[in-house]
Amino acid sequence: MTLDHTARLNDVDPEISDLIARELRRQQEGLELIASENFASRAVLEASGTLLTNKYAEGYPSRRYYGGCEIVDQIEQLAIDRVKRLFEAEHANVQPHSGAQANFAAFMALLEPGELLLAMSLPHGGHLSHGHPVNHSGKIWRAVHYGVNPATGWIDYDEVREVARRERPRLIIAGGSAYSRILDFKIFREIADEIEAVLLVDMAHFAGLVAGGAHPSPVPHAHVVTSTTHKTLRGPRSGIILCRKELAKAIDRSVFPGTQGGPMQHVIAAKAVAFEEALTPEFREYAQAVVGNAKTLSKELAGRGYAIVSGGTDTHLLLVDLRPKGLTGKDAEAILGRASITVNKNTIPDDPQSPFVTSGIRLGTPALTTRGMGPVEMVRVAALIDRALAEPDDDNLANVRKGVHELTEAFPLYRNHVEIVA
Ligand code: DSN
Repeated sequence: MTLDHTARLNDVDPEISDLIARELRRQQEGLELIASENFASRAVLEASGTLLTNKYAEGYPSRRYYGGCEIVDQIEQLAIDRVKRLFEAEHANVQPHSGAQANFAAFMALLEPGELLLAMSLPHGGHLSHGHPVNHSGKIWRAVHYGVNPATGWIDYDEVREVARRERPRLIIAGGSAYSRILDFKIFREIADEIEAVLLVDMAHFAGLVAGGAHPSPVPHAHVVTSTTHKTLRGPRSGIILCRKELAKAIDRSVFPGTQGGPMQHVIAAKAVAFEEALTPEFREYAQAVVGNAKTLSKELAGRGYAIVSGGTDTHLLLVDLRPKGLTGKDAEAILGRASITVNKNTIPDDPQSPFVTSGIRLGTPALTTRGMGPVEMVRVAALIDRALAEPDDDNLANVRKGVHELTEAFPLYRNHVEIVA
């Protein structure tokens, strides 16, 4: 029997097709406040859903191990050129499949096994892939961590300097997943230079803000910058590495053949589309709006008695300490989920609860801003969150859900979605 290659997904596999359609409805009808999520454009989705998935292209443009790469060479070169222009970087590798793989490849290029790295601790807002013991990065390399001052929620650069002087790591990492303040890349670089360490900035969370001029760029300060492409940058789910010219060879070799096999050319094409989108004036407006929305949301929640870690935000995210409300992060995540508001529980600095329970939730505005929501809607979102958490009974949550649906209907997502899902 031959397979009909022209049949549509909903004819070939109605079960998967139906689940994708249900996920589309979930995304359309809910309030997406997970700080690391966003809605890629239809153009990005189209590029990532193409027949480029069929092509093997191990190697780099013009230096491949397979024939037939003349088209994908052009696609990958466009992605490289665009991301270099976007971030004013000397060298770019667009092949990492994800942020964690970008980090792993970069660490392998910069460190010998057993060497020491210094990064922000996970419970204070760092990232698993920065030397946490359950991650391979914490097994291959030794890791020490800095945190935030629990009283202020801000990074204490004197502490970072002190730990760096004492421990003398080979690599210092700035960046994480739940720190809402602008990082001082200049100080990080001064500390790194003082002990002759390499500085890597993981800008996965705020890359889109850098691209849109709403956040300082780490590129002039860091030796290496890693990132995902799907958070504030609003591209496909993937990663990138930017670096100085001197490190280009080592980074490229570490991604391929060191860490990965064939690059995903369909995703690289989608990254190229996203980089071009991020180069537009509209994206600059978007990035400013993301930060403005986060500030409004933070202020509104503070006005309703929520404690905001560090007292606010400079970025796309805020960390809410729920202890004044007598709630855990786990309970709040579940309550808000029942009202179609998606958030994630998150540890707060020196959290008395376990990482499975937590005392906080992390909120982010990239996805709602993509839908076109602004400060007026952020006031409504804060009120809906507060109403749900104040009275988590079924009737009240049904009412909140109604308010959520009114809001999301007014800001539609993927209007012509039928072609996207089926
Ligand atoms: N999972 C991402 C986040 O939510 O921040 C980080 O990898």
